[in-house]
Amino acid sequence: MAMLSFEQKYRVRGGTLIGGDLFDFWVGPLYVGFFGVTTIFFSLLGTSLILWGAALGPTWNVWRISIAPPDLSYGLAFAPLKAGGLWQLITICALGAFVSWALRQAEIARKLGMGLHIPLAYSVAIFAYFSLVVVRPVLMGAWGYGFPYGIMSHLDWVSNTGYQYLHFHYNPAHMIAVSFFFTNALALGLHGSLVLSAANPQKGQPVKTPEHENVFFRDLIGYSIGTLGIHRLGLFLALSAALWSAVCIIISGPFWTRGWPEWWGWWLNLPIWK
Ligand code: 07D
Ligand code: 07D
Ligand code: U10
Repeated sequence: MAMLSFEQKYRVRGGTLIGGDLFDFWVGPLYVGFFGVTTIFFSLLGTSLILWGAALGPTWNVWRISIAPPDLSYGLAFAPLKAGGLWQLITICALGAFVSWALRQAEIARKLGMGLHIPLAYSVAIFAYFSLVVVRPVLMGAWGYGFPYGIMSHLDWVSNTGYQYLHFHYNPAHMIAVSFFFTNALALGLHGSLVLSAANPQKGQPVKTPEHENVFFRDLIGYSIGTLGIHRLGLFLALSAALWSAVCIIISGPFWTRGWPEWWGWWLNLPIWK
């Protein structure tokens, strides 16, 4: 990426959370910082461990490489490296790298005097991952409940885990999460198309402003959420989608052990039907 002429102006020192001046510099377009170094450290170590796990066999087919968590019999103990210990170390490295990345976002935001919305949003994704590989396994008493690290094998885990509860679509938190994901795509579709339509008027016409954007939706549905409002809504929808995902998997096992369709029995058991 070419250096932008105004980039120097924004390369301000200070605002670091840790490490003072030590790593307060840029390499090419990238800010380094203490958490850049820890990101690199954890990602290189984690990736090397995955490669080591792959080298143990049985395949180098990239779709089929898989690092499995320990057997359930190990409970919450450390397992030998070749029997799930690698998965445990890789999980530590992944969390180290993701959290470092969030803190690096926070440092950059502080340097630029911006809000901390981006690290906050990314932390919700980290929480979803944390709920899958730490919260639920700990609540259920074994690391073996985590998902395996492989492109196809993690899909098998999702399917198997889903069918263990008979019909995962009946999980009410899964319904809410899915609806938030769909609404999020709808909102981004509406927003992207609205902005582009204002910026690309008919030939010979001036570019339109947010006033036109507001009027379009007032004409169409009687209400416009506004230019700042749509971004607040987008962030709310996206974060809610990931938070309800975390809820839907944390309750599956620790708080509900039967099939999800059975959960809806409370409706049939309401006293009003008697
Ligand atoms: C476009 C930003 C770029 C990121 C990319 C992902 C790796 C993994 C590692 C071989 C939107 C980079 C991938 C670094 C390589 C090894 C060991 C983000 C964009 C391009 N999944 N999942 C995928 C991860 C879980 C599910 C694809 C990660 C849960 C389903 C990719 C995690 C559950 C499907 C991938 C994670 C689940 C996928 C595309 C972590 C529930 C698909 C992802 C850390 C959430 C789709 C073959 C994408 C697919 C897919 C990565 C967790 C379900 C390989 C890193 C356990 C049903 N997942 N996933 O575009 O095609 O994300 O799979 O939690 O159908 Mg997954
Ligand atoms: C966990 C990813 C975190 C990523 C991080 C970043 C790197 C760096 C580097 C690119 C949460 C990683 C970064 C690695 C990469 C470079 C350079 C995101 C995470 C921190 N489901 N289902 C969900 C739907 C069914 C089941 C969530 C739909 C079946 C189970 C979402 C359908 C059964 C679980 C969702 C459907 C089933 C889920 C996933 C439709 C299977 C979960 C989104 C239309 C038979 C998972 C927390 C998510 C969950 C989950 C959607 C169907 C089972 C709401 C739309 C019926 C077991 N499903 N599902 O969580 O909640 O993202 O996880 O049929 O565990 Mg489901
Ligand atoms: C948005 C927006 C908006 C915009 C926008 C955007 C949202 C207002 C104004 C942004 C959106 C886009 C650009 C659209 C496209 C984006 C997506 C579709 C999202 C998905 C993105 C991707 C798939 C890209 C992912 C790419 C990544 C993550 C970059 C990868 C980078 C690296 C691997 C380097 C990371 C750098 C680090 C960690 C720090 C710096 C480090 C170095 C430079 C390396 C040198 C290392 C050191 C000095 C440290 C030494 C290391 C040590 C000591 C460790 C050693 C350890 C050992 C074990 C050996 O709303 O509108 O427009 O644009």
